Amino acid sequence: MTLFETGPIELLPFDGSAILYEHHWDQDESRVFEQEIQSSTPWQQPLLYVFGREVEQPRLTAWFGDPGKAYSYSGTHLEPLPWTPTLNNIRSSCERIASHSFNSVLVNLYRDGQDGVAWHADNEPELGPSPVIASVSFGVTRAFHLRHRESKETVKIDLNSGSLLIMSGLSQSRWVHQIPKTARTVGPRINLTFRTIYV
Ligand SMILES: O=C(O)CCC(=O)C(=O)O
Ligand SMILES: [Mn+2]
Repeated sequence: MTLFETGPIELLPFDGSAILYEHHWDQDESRVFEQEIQSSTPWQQPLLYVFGREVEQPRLTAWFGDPGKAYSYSGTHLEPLPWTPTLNNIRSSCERIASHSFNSVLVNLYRDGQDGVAWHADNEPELGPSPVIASVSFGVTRAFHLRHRESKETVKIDLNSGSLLIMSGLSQSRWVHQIPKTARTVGPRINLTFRTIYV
């Protein structure tokens, strides 16, 4: 038995599902994926329009997917890059666990503690009414928060390297989520959110 023998954990008490598989990939595999994705991805830092102001997105991003599956958010429009063998490998694993097929992935690089993602939901119209999102983490552990839109109930967990989080059902319509910035000195983290675009 290892210290890490925990099964999947349901994080949401009601209104949707967010199931965390804490050690889906082991530490060696995770390190290889982290380095491969960090060095081979053509990173971009889009400008976002937040409350009418232009700001640099506090993380680097790339969008991969099937041809034609473009993605728009906060005034940014991303045309998909072609799938790489590594991303396809990780996608297959996510599809098996989620029993769902994904046609695109948003890849994020949080360079340090000053990078993060503000409260939002993955609720763009092209994702349909109840999106299934598979969210994969490699690199340093960062906090992840989910907050219910009405009750304000908040769930706070850590996403460690090699973890897989499957969000589904009402998780995007009733809850918002964030990766808070941290004053701690932390190294880079890669996140992949696999999505299905229905247009
Ligand atoms: O980095 C994460 O774990 C979350 C990223 C996220 O919420 C997103 O890209 O929509
Ligand atoms: Mn999100």
